[in-house]
Amino acid sequence: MTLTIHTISGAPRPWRVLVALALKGIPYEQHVLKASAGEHKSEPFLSLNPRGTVPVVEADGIVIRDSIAALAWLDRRYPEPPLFGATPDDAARIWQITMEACDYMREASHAVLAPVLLRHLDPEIGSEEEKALIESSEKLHAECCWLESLLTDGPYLAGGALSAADAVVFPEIRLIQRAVENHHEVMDRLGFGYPPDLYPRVSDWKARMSELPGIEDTLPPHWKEQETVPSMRNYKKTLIVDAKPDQAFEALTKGFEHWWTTPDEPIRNEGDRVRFTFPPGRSYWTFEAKKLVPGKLVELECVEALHLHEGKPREIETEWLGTRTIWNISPVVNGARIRFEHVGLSPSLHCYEVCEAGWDRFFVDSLKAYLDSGTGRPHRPPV
Ligand SMILES: N[C@@H](CCC(=O)N[C@@H](CS)C(=O)NCC(=O)O)C(=O)O
Repeated sequence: MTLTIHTISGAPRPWRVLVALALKGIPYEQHVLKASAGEHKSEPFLSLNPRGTVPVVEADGIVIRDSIAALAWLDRRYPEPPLFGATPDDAARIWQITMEACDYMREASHAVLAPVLLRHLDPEIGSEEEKALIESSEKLHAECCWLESLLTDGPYLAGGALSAADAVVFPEIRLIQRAVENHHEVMDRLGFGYPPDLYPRVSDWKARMSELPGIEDTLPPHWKEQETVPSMRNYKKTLIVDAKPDQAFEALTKGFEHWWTTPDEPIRNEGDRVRFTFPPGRSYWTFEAKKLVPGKLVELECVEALHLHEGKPREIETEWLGTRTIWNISPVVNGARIRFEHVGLSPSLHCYEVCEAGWDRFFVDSLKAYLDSGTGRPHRPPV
């Protein structure tokens, strides 16, 4: 028998069925529809499912158009290991968690993940959009607390054994992790932290699930493609420093000479353009301050560039143009965490190796030293 599952990459409901197939060790073929091209809303898919939704499972001559119906069918067709329990009491517990996850957890995840992951929403601080997102995220936190409480009873959501509940919840938690990794500024503001260590039992459960055979293969195909596209990998590093968030903000606006190089002016306001010249005074980058939120965020965009480096091709001179340096600052006990991403500085640039080493030296070593001890190791003009 060939089992075909029609999916959309990253859609949580088909993903539930993929997890169930993995848990039962059933081979399958995946037909990934392009949602951006409306393939799920046009023929031939609509003949298969007039509602235009995924998953659709085709097997043994039948067509199943609903994720939970697919789980139920799989469990009857391939009873081992059972997904809906062996006893009436197990079944009741598993169905209850599964349906709570389908209703409440899914709704809460959707309200946060659709804007963050699909629309890349990064609302203005204090805006109505931000307030709505914070409200939604509180509901998602409540659902994560619910999962955390379920996991006090055993390694899996319904107790000692894997069940449909694990298959339904796994995609939600992986999508939250994805949002934290790829949109950490927003998710951090929503209290989801980085790394996602807020809910330790959920985190352990996710790790346990991820290690099960076949689960890795259920991850959305477009995630895997992006991982292999070097241009998607920006330079990114996180530091924990002893200084307070306000001091970190100061170092990243008015204190560059203490850890990087001396600019022609300090950064005071959004819109300021500041030139950073590097010894011996020929290479420079001019940055414009795009977003400044005291104690929280510094975002600059490179608007002029002349990067000269012996032995490197001429292309490197202007490679930083249009790239953005984003420093997110958040408080931690006795200090601050600074998450740095240089958006656009990726391994596909000729200057990447030089610049990676440069940021490791100036951001990771020198800024940290400055914010821990008051003494950094900035560029110095040759004496
Ligand atoms: N009750 C159905 C709902 C299926 C559903 O809404 N799937 C979403 C993807 S997670 C979908 O196809 N959305 C596209 C749309 O509704 O246009 C199930 O659980 O299978």
